[in-house]
Amino acid sequence: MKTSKEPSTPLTDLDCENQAIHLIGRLQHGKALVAINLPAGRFSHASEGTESITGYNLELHPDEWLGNTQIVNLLRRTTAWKGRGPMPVVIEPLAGAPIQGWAYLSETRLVLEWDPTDEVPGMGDDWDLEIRECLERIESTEELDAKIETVTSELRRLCGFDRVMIYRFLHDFSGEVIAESRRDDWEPYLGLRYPAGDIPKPARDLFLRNDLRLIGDVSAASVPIHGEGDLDMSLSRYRQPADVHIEYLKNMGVAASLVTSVRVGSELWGLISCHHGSPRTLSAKDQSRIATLTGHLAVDLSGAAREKKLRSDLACARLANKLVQCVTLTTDWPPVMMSIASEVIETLRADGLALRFGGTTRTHGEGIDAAWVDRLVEAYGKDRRNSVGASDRAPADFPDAGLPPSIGGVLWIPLSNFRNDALLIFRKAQDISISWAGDPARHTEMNDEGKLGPRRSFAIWKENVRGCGEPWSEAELDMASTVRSTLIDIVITTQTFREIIETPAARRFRIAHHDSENALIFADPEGKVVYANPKALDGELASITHFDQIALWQTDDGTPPLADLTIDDGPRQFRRNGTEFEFGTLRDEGELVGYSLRIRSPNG
Ligand code: BLA
Repeated sequence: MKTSKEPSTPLTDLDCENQAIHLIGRLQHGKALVAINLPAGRFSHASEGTESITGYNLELHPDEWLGNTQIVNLLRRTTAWKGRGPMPVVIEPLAGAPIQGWAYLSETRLVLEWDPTDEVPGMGDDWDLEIRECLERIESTEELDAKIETVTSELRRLCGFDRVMIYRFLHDFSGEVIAESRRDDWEPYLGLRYPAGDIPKPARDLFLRNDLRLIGDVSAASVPIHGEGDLDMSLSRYRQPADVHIEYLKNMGVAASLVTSVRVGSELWGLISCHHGSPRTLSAKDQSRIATLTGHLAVDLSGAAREKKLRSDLACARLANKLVQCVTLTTDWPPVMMSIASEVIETLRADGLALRFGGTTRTHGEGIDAAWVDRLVEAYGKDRRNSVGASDRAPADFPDAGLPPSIGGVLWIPLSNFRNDALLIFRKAQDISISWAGDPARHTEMNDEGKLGPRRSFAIWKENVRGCGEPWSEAELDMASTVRSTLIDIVITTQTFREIIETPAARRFRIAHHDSENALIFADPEGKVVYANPKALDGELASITHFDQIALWQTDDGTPPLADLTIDDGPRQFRRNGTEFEFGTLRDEGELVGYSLRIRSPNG
């Protein structure tokens, strides 16, 4: 143990997003740490003062302190430990009293940490009873909102902190206090929003791996950890926090902080943050109880999240099913899709939609106008053909489309890789007011020492956000992707069966008519439609899969259009519902290769 870490350097540029907080090399005041380098079997690191705490010379072999069997045993148990954060252990020196502590692995080292004032819980100490009562009270609260309230009050009773809050991360990692139990004379934080930078990414990442963090006294001087090279303290229980966070807590008037992390699935859902006005420490036993309680909340939240996802998956599956069902009845799917538009927008919690397909725009919902939908699709469609996109500030994100101010958000579901076909789902613009805990634009400030530090005022700062739509959730984006693949399947199926059998003559015919102004479809000699030009993909001809369907039509003069048809007949015209059609037969060297039907434009 030769090198010694300097106290952490004060932050000058406050680049908190890239700070290696896990390598800080310091331990909180009054705590002890040793790291045993396993291959070498000797101490690699120790916090200052550990020798006098343990009464053991750390230059000696660790076996002489704990015995080889115990070290191997601790190593085995810590390696097998599946819990989050360090493992609670009782360390039993060969001479002296047992120590209640924490163990974790750091690279090739076994690290032990403890609070020398902590007591090993006695055998007869049934500390489970109180927590079971606590859980009982939480479990008997059914509604999730009420349950969250109960968790804060139960936790406050258990840990005795002045303020207990549930802090929920939002989509941009800013966060909001959604429940609070506090001393009556403390001002409320409930409902306040905190910017993402208050808990930067390195801190959030560590909370995914750790269940709990206790800072017993923000003003107490930390102790250096001496040793060879950096010690990774990601799983540490008593790591000294970065100076900027200490300053932050002081600015908030907090002397002790206890934070547990609420993980739902693989994500950091939120934190339970507890503040105390004077220094306060908790025994390892109480830390474990509080972590258990938080874990319980996470289980409830996971259940609720799963249920919500299940419900939205179901709604989505129902919608997709309905689409498929409707479409098997007809190949002219766009009108069908529009007939269930209200269900689509209800499922996606939206206010309107527009379907742009094959050059035609259909709209549903108040204020959704084909003119601006077309402008939007023309100006921005080309870059959005590959995946679902979302905006909650549509007028700002699509300035060239001239969207009306009533539109807040757009969910863009592209339906083709080569055209601007798309289903657009709209949300109305809302004016919302956010109450920030201090001006988020003044997230950092000069402190009294003339250095950049965290903000000093947490006084409510109102931000009025105008014209935004409610943000689209992950679940809604997933749902949109499913709707997209369902619709694309439908579009492709409708087109491929038309292009399955392509004879050389049919191919020539297709090329000749592809860009025609007139909608046109072509059937094989059996009458099965094998090709539709783009004009025909959307409109009257789109629903025809077999020419038998035409044979059943009623023309305006009352006769079936293809009655007494002979193969040698030339093109045959007829009128139906005021539209002029032309039926034709196509031959190749005398042999019948197919039939065509086209809509004649007024001048053609
Ligand atoms: C850490 N910031 C944190 C933590 C919380 C908060 C909970 C984790 C604390 C812990 O590990 O014990 C923030 N605490 C809150 C918030 C509430 C609360 C929002 O109770 C709301 C009620 N912080 C800043 C600025 C920076 C910053 C400007 O305000 C840097 C530019 C950094 N915060 C910062 C860092 C950490 C942190 C670096 C990690 C500290 C560490 O673990 O070393």
